[in-house]
Amino acid sequence: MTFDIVTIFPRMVEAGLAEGVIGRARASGLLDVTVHDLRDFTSDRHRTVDDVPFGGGPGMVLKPEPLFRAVDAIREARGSVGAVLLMSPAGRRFTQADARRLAGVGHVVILCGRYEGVDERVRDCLATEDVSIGDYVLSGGELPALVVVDAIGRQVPGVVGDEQSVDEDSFTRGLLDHPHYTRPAEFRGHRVPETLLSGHHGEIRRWRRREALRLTLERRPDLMAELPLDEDDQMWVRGLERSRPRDEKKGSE
Ligand code: 9D3
Repeated sequence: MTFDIVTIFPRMVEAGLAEGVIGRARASGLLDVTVHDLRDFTSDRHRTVDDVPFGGGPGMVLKPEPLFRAVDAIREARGSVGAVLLMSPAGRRFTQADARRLAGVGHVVILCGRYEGVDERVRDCLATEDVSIGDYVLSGGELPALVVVDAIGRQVPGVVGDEQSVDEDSFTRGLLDHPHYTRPAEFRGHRVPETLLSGHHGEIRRWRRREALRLTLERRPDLMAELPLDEDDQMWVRGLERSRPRDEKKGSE
């Protein structure tokens, strides 16, 4: 899996890719991530990447030329380009489904915006999609680019040990994770649920499933609609819904 990331803050992006799961996958050659300094694709003495907006107004806009030249150079070096993502607060929300899909593409180019925006011709003629990571205002596309590389990179076989990948099996997909505990069995008067200490693996499995359902219903009821529930699940969920204190305040849920 190959990534090319174009940014005016290459050290910031490199720092985020050096550690952990992604850092290890790069070292082992499973992920090939190259960070490009946008200023290397300028042609003026001052290495100018931005300019004032046509029509006036505050702030600066990233010029199209350096971004187009950067993607040209990447195409030259790689032979082709796969997906070209423009990181933008106005983009479509990035999801786990996008992470899976883009892992299958094999080569992803990520363009990081800064300033008030990016010349619209980059979105229209260079990017294949524009991507936001959520509804909050950041200072640029660099942190979102790291989020996207992490999420896609984890989907590449071998990047995450199978021990950790079991958390995405068909049984748990779409649910929030169940609570976890480790030793001691009692900490400052708070005991670990007895079922987890019982050694009854069937019971433990059922407890985890039910607690995951409880948590999902409580915090992310929007996820419940998509969920395949068996007979047992449905019984449990109906019970939870009956005993749930109904919030009658206007506008909630
Ligand atoms: C005052 C102008 N802003 C309106 C909210 C526009 C704006 C432009 C550029 C706001 C933020 C940014 C910088 N952010 C990104 O480039 C960005 C981003 C984000 O801010 N949130 C979530 N995902 C992303 S992806 C890129």
